[in-house]
Parts: sequence; C-alpha cells; structure tokens
Amino acid sequence: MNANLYSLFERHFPRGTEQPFLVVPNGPVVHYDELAATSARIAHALVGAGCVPGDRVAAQVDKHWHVLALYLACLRAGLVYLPLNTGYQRAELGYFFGDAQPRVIVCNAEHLGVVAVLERDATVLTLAELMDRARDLPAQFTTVDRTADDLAAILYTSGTTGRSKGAMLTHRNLASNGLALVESWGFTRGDMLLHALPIYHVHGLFVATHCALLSGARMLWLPKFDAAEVISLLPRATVMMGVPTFYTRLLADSSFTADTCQSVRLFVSGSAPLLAETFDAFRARTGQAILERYGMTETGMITSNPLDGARVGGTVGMPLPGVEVRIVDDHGGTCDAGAIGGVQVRGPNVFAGYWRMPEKTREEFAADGWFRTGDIGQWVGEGPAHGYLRLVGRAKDMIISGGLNVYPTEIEELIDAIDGVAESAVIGLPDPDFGEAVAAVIVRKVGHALTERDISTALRGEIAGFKLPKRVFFIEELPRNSMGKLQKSLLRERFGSS
Ligand code: MLC
Ligand code: AMP
Repeated sequence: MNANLYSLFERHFPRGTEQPFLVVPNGPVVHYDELAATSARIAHALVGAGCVPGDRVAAQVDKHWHVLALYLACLRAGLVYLPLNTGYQRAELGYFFGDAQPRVIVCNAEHLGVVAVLERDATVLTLAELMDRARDLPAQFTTVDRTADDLAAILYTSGTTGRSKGAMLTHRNLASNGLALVESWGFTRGDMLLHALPIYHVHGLFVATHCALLSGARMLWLPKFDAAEVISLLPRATVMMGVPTFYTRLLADSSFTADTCQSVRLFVSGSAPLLAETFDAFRARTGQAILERYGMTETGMITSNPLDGARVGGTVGMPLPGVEVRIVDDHGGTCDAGAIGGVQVRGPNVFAGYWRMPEKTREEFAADGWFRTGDIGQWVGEGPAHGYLRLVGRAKDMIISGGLNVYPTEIEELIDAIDGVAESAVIGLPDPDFGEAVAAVIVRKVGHALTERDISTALRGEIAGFKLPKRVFFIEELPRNSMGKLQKSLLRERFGSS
C-alpha cells in the first residue's frame, strides 16, 4: 500500500459539496474536492518546474488556503515540503536555502528580490505566479508512491550552539502523530476548528490541519490571531488550538465570556508553558478546562491531557497512543515518580534525524535509541505508567516567546559583532503577553557610548522580528562563577523585575 500521507488524508475526504473543508470569514468556502483538485494542479506545476521525488520545495508565504494546497501538492508529488516563518530575514533565509537546496521557492512578492539573489539555482515564484501556472493543468494527479520512511517535510529548528538544524519528518512520523491526535481529541466531521495559528510551524501546520484532514472536519480560517475577531467567531467553532498567548489575550478582553464558548467542546494549548493561573482563570471565566499538550518539531506531539478525565493544570498530560516517554537522571537511570530528570521519547513520531547532520543527530539520541528532548520534567500523579508529565525546565538555553523559540546564542553572536560591544548575554524575562520576552544584557567596549537604539537598528532586518530583544540593558561586567561560566540565572534575577 502507498504510505504517502496524502493517500491517508484522501481516504477521509468527504466528497461533493456537502461538507466544506475550510471557511474563510467574509471570504470563500473551500470544499474538499476543490482542495484535492487544486493540489493536483499545483503538483503538475511543480513537476513542470523540474521537481522530481525527494526534491525540496520551500515556502515563505502569508497564510492562505492555497498554501495548504501547495503542501498537499508536495506530498502528492513525493517532494519534501520546507515551510519557513514569514518573519525570517536575509541571514536566516540564506542559510536555509544553502543548506536545503530547494528546487522551487515560493515566496511573498516583497521577498522576490532577496530570495532570487540568495538562491540562483532554484525556480523562485510568488504564490500567485505558481497558481497562474497551475490554473489550467489537470485536476487529477496520481499520488506518487512513498514508503513510510520517505521524507515528507523538513522543518528548521535552531540549536543551542551553531546553526539551525533541519528536522527530517517522514510520512510515518506525520501519519502516526495525526492519527493519535484525532483519536485522543475525538475529532469528527462535525467539528469546526478555529484556525488562527501560522502554518509554517508544527502547531498550525501539522497538529491543527492534520486533525481536520484526517477526520474530514471543517476549519474556520483566520489569517492570524486577533482577540476581537476570535471572540466574534468562537460561537461558530467546536475546537480551538492556540499558544498560551492566545488564551491570556482572550482573558484580557472583558467581552470574552462563557457565552462566547458555548459551542466549543475543546480548547487546546501548547508550544509553551500554560501558567496554572491562566488555566484557572480560563476555567473560572468559561467553565472549561484548557487541554494542555506537549510536543516539539522533532517528535510532533508527545503527551496530552485527556479529553475525558481530569485535565490537570500545570501538567502536559500522558503519552499519546504509540508514544513512549521516560524521565532519565544524570546517570542514565530511569526516574521514579516525583524525581526530576531529562525527558526522552521513543515512537513512530520521532523524526528521522537532522538534514545532512549525522553527527548532530547521533548526539541527540541516547545509546538505546531514545530521543533527548532537552526538556526537564517529572511524573506527578499515579506513577510513571499512568502519571501526568509536568515540565519543570529546559536543559537547552532556549527562550519561548509567544510560542516561538529563540536561541540566545544566535542573537548573542549578532550583538557581539556590533561595533562597540564587548560581550553580551541574551536571556528570557517573564512577560505577561508573550510568556517570556527576549532581553539583551550588554557590556560596551571602553570608550563606546552605544544605545539601545543602536542595537535594534543593527539587528532589525538581519533576523526575524520576534527574535529582536524587547529590552536592552547595559552593564559593566557579566556575572561569571569561579570557573568563568556565565551565570544567566543572576541576570534573570537582577533584571526580571525591573
Ligand atoms: C510577533 N512579534 C513577536 C511575536 N510575534 N515578538 C515576540 N514573540 C512573538 N511570538 C513581534 C513582531 O515581530 C512585531 O514586531 C510585533 O510583534 C507585532 O507583530 P504581529 O505579527 O502583529 O504580532 P502578533 O499578531 O501580536 O503575534 C503574536 C502571536 C504570534 C502570539 C499571536 O506570534 C503567534 O501566532 N504565535 C504562535 C507561534 C506558533 O505557532 N508557535 C508554534 C511553534 S511549533 P515589530 O517590532 O516588527 O513591530 C512548536 C511545537 C509545539 O512549538 O509543541 O507546538
Ligand atoms: P519547537 O522547537 O518549536 O518544536 O519547540 C519545542 C519545545 O517547546 C519543547 O521542547 C518544549 O520546550 C516547548 N513546549 C512545547 N509544548 C509545551 C508545553 N505545553 N509546555 C511547555 N513547553 C512546551
């Protein structure tokens, strides 16, 4: 049987015009048949552009349902889809294109110039140009045979050291995780998923849309999260997924009430820690317990609070069907309930490795094949077999701002290269909106009078806006311990409340 993920999706597609796939408020209603036909036309266009199975197709484009059709077209043609955050700038894009060597790049019109200069070997098109090429091509396409181990997508994740790594996700990874979520969260054709997430990361692209595609459900499709718009549309939805910032912004709006949520059977949160106080405040306001789940790019979703049964605030629930989780101490021993250690994962959801980085891949796996997430946790509740996982920290030096990951090293390297900077430390500080906000602590070189504005001017345009420090502090000297190791915890204490 063809293990192509598209073939699995297709088996769940409702036929005809009874059931929409996607509804754009004040815009078109798209049916599953149209999605299938559009993806077939785009698949022909990609083949016409010279793509052969295994080639990468990069997309850095604004949210539109055509982008989902492009993703499906890639699957159908056996191509590897490479979605990119629309905020990425020249330095980031140059690296991704050089590393992944895409055959086709689809980008926003304003990026055409930059992208064409960065990547001379690829065919560079706007989404509109691609759709023009596709328009008159056949509405049928024979989905290419793939094995479960063939690549379906590459998603770049930054690292604590060095360059970003392309996580290689196979058809098996995506299929197994999507099916586990549909089962665990009870998705059916009756569902209307309010989709306000970006579609270039795991949460919006795989978690949300795969639940719809694998159950024949409908999506209410918003270009981005806007609290007032979401509040006005929630009465039409049955499920919403979001990062914690979505929930704190909804709660900050007094027009968000229990009535707003009457038709919603499930609110899901993930990608960043949902504070227990947000969980409690949401329940007090709406009577509903947000279901928190945990995952990462390399593994898809790992654990989830239950659909039926107690959803415990401050925990990320239990392993999903088919996924195994263990907590390991510093000596490699498995931790008992309550003990804190590194979270490791095994299962069909775990990625195939980092693109062209076999060394880095080996480093991230334990000798017996379990993947090290870099998160630190403990079992709470009824012991490892049935307990809930609580995440208590991260071994990796990473900041999560509004559900987006920022690796301090990347920003520190850029700041250190600014004329007049002696050294810098980038830290995450508590932020009521983004959960954590990026802050830079900088030591000037003697005789230099750098200002916060100099720093932001130097960084803007180099890296995505969400990575830019929201606050900049200048100090005389960075705190180090007797071994000379930088003590970021002291910086977080000192600047956390200022
Ligand atoms: C935007 N900005 C951010 C930001 N998002 N700054 C810090 N953190 C963020 N998350 C900046 C922009 O650069 C811009 O800066 C300014 O804020 C306004 O931009 P905007 O686009 O209008 O922002 P807004 O709409 O308010 O976006 C905030 C947000 C959005 C929280 C709604 O970031 C979002 O949708 N986040 C979800 C991310 C996500 O999907 N994560 C899942 C990853 S997958 P300036 O200076 O230019 O004005 C994953 C695995 C898993 O982690 O488990 O799911
Ligand atoms: P990414 O690299 O974008 O895939 O981010 C994955 C990381 O996000 C995980 O390793 C966790 O650190 C974090 N994460 C995801 N979901 C949660 C959650 N529910 N609570 C806390 N952290 C989370």
